[in-house]
Amino acid sequence: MAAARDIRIGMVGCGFFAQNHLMAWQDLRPEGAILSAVCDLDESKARAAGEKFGVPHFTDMAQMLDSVQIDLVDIATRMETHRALAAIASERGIGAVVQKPFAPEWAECVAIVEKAKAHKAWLAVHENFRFAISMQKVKAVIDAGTIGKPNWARINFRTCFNIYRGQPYLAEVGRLVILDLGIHVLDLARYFLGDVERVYCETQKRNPAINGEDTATIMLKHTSGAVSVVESTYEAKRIPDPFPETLLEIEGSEGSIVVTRGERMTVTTQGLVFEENIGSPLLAWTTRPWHTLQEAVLNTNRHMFQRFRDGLPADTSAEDNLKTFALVEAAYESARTHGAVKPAR
Ligand code: NAD
Ligand code: 89V
Repeated sequence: MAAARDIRIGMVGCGFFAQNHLMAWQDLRPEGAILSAVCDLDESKARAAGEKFGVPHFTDMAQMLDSVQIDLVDIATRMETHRALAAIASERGIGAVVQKPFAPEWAECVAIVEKAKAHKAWLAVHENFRFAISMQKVKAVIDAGTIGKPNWARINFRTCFNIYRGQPYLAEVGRLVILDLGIHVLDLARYFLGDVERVYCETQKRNPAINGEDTATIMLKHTSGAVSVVESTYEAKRIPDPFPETLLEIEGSEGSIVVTRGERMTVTTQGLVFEENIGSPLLAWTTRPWHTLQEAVLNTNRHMFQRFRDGLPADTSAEDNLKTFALVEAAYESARTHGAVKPAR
């Protein structure tokens, strides 16, 4: 059987979170993902990444793509830049993975998808919470039918970790916790319980020092009939702080799954109880407390380059992520109108 072809990766954005993308691409080199160039507007960041990973560096994405043979570009810049950068890849027929949030608002997300479709370019969103080993194990229990048909869930990411230290811009944005954090938990709700027909949301701004909402409590009615509560906050003052763990309770017709702090999963089925530690292993380059997300990045990068190489859509394809982004917009609309909202997708 012929060896699978190598995929040449171009990294765009060498900032705070992109360091995890870069380390993950380095780990995936033996599997055929070949980091081939890096790019950042900030020449010092581009140079540092190029020197660290032994690849040419650029300050202009178009120049990188016109100078180095790239098959798949990984765009880990902030959301305001995603439409323009994704277009540069799509217009060249080059595949792209775009970090979350896909874009600042719905219409831009749709425009990015339409552009990629027009150029028949492969496009996905790096929505990685579902790729964490812990969430993969929860999904496996559901898919095995162990708890029967899921019909209720509470999925929450409640923290007071100082996320503003690494991402200072989050203190300034007008739409914060749903667009930055709730977007991940809403994607998990879809992943575990399927598509959504109705959204109700209340938001709060409990931290006077920041601009956007810092707490969102969202109720979802899924097309399956299931109901879920999706919670996200940066203002949960509790010790120990579970950051960056997603905790959950999923109930079904035959049992339940509960994930508590320390990523301990308790499964109840047919009157029996099973417990398992489902936490992420520490890798050579991952460090607490970010290790759960860092391992998720490695799993996500592997998924992306393998699906691209095999000519298949990613689980979190741009088209799929529109359904998650539609929940984000529906939640904001519900918080504004104080009524239930039908999502656009
Ligand atoms: P950052 O500001 O630290 O890094 C962004 C980098 O992009 C900067 O170095 C900037 O110079 C560069 N850049 C901007 N425009 C560019 C352009 N046109 N061409 C090349 N480079 C350009 O931001 P960050 O905190 O690393 O966040 C980046 C993205 O990652 C955000 O969308 C954020 O929501 C997301 N993020 C995701 C996770 C996760 O996946 N779990 C975690 C944290 C952040
Ligand atoms: O993972 C993220 O997208 C980050 C976090 C939610 C951890 O703050 O922005």
